[in-house]
Amino acid sequence: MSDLSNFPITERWSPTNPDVIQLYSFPTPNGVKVSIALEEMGLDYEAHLVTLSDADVKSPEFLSLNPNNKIPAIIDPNGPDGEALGLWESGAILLYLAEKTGKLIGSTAADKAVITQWVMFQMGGVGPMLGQLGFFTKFAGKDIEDPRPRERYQNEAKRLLAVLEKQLEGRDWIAGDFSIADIAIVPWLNALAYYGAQEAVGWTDHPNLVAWHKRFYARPAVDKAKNIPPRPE
Ligand SMILES: N[C@@H](CCC(=O)N[C@@H](CS)C(=O)NCC(=O)O)C(=O)O
Repeated sequence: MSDLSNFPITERWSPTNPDVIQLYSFPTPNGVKVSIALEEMGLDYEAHLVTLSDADVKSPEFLSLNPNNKIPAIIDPNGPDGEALGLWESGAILLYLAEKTGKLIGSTAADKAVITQWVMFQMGGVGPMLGQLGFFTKFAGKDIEDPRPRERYQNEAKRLLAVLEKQLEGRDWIAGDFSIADIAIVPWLNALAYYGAQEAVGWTDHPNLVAWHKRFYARPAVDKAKNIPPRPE
């Protein structure tokens, strides 16, 4: 049996089965990327609910694994060279799991490079811009009178959606076969409805995105993982 006692996070979120990947997460777009990847890759894992409250993400136990106080994070008890590995940043986790299993990363060096490109596009563009759009549309920023921040993120979101819409012309998935690039991006598009921002970005004017979103959420593994770990009632 694996010994994870040198990871202080396990003192608060203790593993039931320390031999499987430990996932520390909340079902946000960044969080479900990892549960979806684990389900799609058929990896065994145990999910621990870490809420976004300071009491959880800023606790000493969580910070011992991710000093950046954000979900998702994992511990793989069977990491490279048989050593346990702790990892955070959802894009890095997706790439790690894809490398580990040889799944959802294409079959050639070129496939891998292009899939990585779209993962980076999400991590550096889609996630941060749509996240800010959410802040200025649904959360505290919505009461700010100056319209420029909201307009700025709406315009950036529209620009990014146009890039994706064009790339999906004649394709079912963003980078060839279904891959971690789809897993990285589509949960963020799903958040637009939650933010009440679909109309502002002209969601229904993007038929390829609408079809992609539907295709993605029709996958059994995605349907299972989209609320793992379950959001508290
Ligand atoms: N770049 C990070 C972003 C992660 C992130 O923003 N996580 C949010 C939830 S989606 C969070 O944990 N927020 C808690 C906080 O900032 O205190 C990743 O992709 O893993």
